[in-house]
Amino acid sequence: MHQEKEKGENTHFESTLKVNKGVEQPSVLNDNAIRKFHERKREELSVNDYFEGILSGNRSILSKAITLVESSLPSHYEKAQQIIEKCMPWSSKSFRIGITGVPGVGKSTFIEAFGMDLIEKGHKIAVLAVDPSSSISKGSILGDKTRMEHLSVHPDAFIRPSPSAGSLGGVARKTREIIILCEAAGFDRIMVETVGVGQSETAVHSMVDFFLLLMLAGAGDELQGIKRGIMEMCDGMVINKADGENLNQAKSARVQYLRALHLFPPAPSGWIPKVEICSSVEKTGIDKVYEMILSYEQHVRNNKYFDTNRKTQQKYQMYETINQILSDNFHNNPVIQSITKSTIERMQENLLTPYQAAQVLLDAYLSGSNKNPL
Ligand SMILES: Nc1nc2c(ncn2[C@@H]2O[C@H](COP(=O)(O)OP(=O)(O)OP(=O)(O)O)[C@@H](O)[C@H]2O)c(=O)[nH]1
Ligand SMILES: [Mg+2]
Repeated sequence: MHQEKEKGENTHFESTLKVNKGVEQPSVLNDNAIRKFHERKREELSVNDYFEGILSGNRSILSKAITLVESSLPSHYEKAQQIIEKCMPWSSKSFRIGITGVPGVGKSTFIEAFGMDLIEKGHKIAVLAVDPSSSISKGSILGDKTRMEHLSVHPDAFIRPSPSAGSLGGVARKTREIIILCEAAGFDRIMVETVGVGQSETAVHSMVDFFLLLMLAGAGDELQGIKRGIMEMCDGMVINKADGENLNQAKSARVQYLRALHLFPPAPSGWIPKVEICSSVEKTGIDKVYEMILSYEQHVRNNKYFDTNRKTQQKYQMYETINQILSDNFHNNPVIQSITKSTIERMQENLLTPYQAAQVLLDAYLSGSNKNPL
C-alpha cells in the first residue's frame, strides 16, 4: 500500500493531487520553549491562566474550572472563588432560563429543539441541571445526551450534568457559580433544567431570569404533580407534545392555563405570564416560545426588573450560603453530635419541649469552641 502510493507519486506527476516532498522546515519554536510549554502544562494552572482560558472560550479550561467549583477540597474551592470573582463582570450580558416540568414531560427533548433554534439565531448556549439526587444517578442530563443528540456535539453548546453535592443548597450554590463561569466563556443563553417534583424549582427560580414550566395537555395539574406554587413562580408555560391526536387538547389546555395564570396576583416584574404550545419532536411552536422569552427579556430590561431581580437573587444567595455554612457547622460539631441523641430522647420522654431541646443544643453549640464557623 505504502509502496503503491510512492509509485503513484513518482509516475502521475501531472496530477494536481501530487505531493512533492517538502523541504524540512526548522521549528518556529526553539526546543527550550517547547520543553517549557510541556512543563507548564503539567504544572497547576494559576487563577489568571484559568481566567484567560475561560475568557478565550477554551472548553477544556472551563471544564477544569467547573471541576474546581465542584471539588470538596478547600484549596480548590478557594481558587474557584477567585476565578469566579474575576468572571463576574461578564454575567450581565447573558440571559438565564430555568426549565421545569414533571419527569417525561419532554424537558430534554425541548432543550434540544429550543437550544438548536437559539444556536441558529447566533447564540451560544450552556445547559446545566439542578438535580439533588445526582450523587446517586450521576445526573439525568448525562443519560440525556441521547435526547440532546445535536446539541451535545455542537461547538456552540456546552452541556454539564448537575454537580453531585449532598444537599440541594450545595448543588444550587455550585450551579450558580458554574453559570458565571459559562457566561464568561461566552455562553450567552444559559438553560438550567430541573425536575418539577421537589423543592429544586425554588432553587432554580432563584438563579434564573425567566422560569419556564413545561406541561402536558390532558393530564390534570394534580396528575402532573405540579403544585400551585410552581405555577405561580413561572413567567411562561409551554404545553409540550402538541402533536398528532394531542394537538386539539393542547390548544384548549392553553386557553385554560392562560385563564388560570391570570387569576394569580401580578408578578413584581409587571409581566403577565404567557402560555404557548409546542412539539419538541416535530419542532413546531418553538419559534413562539422564543418570541415569548424574547419579549419578556425586552420587558424586564426596559423596566430594569432584570437588574433588580439579579440583585435580589444575590442577596438570597448570600443568606442561603450563611444558613448552609452555619447549619453544616452546627451538625458537624462533635459536642452537638455527642448530645443530640440524648436530647431527643429527653424530648420524646416529655422532659423537654421541642423549643427547650433546641435551646439545649444551641446553648451547647454557642458556648463551645464555635467562634469561627468558617
Ligand atoms: N409526541 C411527542 N413526544 C415527545 C415530545 N417531547 C418529548 N417527547 C417524548 O417524551 C419522552 C420523554 O422525553 P424527555 O425529553 O426525556 O423528558 P424529560 O422531561 O427530560 O424527562 P426526565 O429527564 O426524566 O425528567 C421521550 O420518549 C420523548 O421522545 C413531543 O413534543 N411530542
Ligand atoms: Mg430530561
